Amino acid sequence: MSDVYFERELETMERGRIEALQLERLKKILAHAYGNNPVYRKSFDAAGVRPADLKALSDIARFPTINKTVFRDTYPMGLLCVDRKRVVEMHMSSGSTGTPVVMPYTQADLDQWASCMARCYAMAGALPSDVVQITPSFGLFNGGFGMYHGARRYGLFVVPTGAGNTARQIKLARDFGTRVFTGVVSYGIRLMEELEASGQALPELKYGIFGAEAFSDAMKKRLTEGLGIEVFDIYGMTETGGVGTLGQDCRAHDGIHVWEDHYLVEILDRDTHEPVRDGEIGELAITALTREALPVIRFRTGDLSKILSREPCSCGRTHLRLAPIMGRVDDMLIVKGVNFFPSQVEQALMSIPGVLNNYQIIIEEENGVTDVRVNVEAESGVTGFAVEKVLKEALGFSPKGDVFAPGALPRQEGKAKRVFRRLADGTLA
Ligand code: DLL
Repeated sequence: MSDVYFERELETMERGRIEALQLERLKKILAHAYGNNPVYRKSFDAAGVRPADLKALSDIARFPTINKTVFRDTYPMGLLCVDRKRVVEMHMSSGSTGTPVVMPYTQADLDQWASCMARCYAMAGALPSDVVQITPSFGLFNGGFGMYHGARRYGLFVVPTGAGNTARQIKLARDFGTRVFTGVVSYGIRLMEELEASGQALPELKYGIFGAEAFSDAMKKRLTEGLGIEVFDIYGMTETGGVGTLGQDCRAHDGIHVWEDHYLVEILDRDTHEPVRDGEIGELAITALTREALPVIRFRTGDLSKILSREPCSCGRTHLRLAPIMGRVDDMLIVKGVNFFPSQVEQALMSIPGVLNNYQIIIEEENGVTDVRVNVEAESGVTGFAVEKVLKEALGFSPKGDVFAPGALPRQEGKAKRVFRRLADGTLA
């Protein structure tokens, strides 16, 4: 397959070279964190390890892991590893728990982010001077600015719409000939629904780059067919430096290529936090190899995935491929003794003809027994009974299924909230 690259040599270097580069960079970044930040120094000391103890990549397992808690405890910038005067930008996420996570950037960090993101645009097939419409919000959320920095680096023509006002988004996409549309997954769905409802088409549009939310295969298929474009799954998070830092799938659509010259990937057992073998599902932990202001070291992301392959891909890239993110460790629901993820509910719902794209999973408790109710929008003719039957087959127990008219369920701007708890007074939280 002939492919478009932003940094061809780095994206296609053979595995031995990737690992040699990772080892060299890992030694440096451990020394940087240990030497320049007291929080890292204390935690390495408490674990009885020094940067100099790392001789091979696998020695990383001797170093302590961190998670979002350390960001909360050190808010606003207690993990900073450079002089404050070198910080030129910050982004922040508050997550579902409200914990503020701040990521400061030096100019070199912004350049690194832009390069990672530029690789993602190229990997989707975009060419310099193509028009990209950036719909994640511009602000503390990293989505809008990350896509912007990368687009400028790659030489795209940016239409920086930010979030919302879908009718205007469609008008601008037509007027400017948008070829690449970017957004959070639920905004891709919104675009598709509005185009369908208004009978409009965007003939110039070729590529959709979506992420920030769990993205079932069934939903990818709907977006691909509904928008008539090629759809990509882009990955990244505040703590690793934002959207695109961790990569995206290529045109072979066979897993997310993680930019391994910039990030070291581990999959850890959810409970013991010990590394698991390739192919086993676990919590993704990331070490940032090239970031200055705040390099995460063994950051437990809370995201579940597995390593699909470290073999070269048909696109020519050699960077390992991860399975699409299955969900977050703390998203797992346990009802009637059955464990499942919201993404499994989505996958099952989307397989039902006539079922639309907006749904809610409601956890309710009655007389001390936990139950699940799934509300979903559907065309007339789809019954709650049919929904319940499919969910039962997919999940192994029977949630209640309620069908709503198109547009009847609430929608949020930004990331969609899919899972709710019913409070004692009947309201949803
Ligand atoms: O959501 C970065 C981003 C913006 C990615 C726009 C893609 C597009 P945060 O707000 O810090 O950053 O949230 C990061 O979102 O740990 C995952 O749980 C989830 N997430 C991000 N991308 C994907 C994806 C942005 N492609 C958190 N598939 C991560 C599934 C994703 N989950």
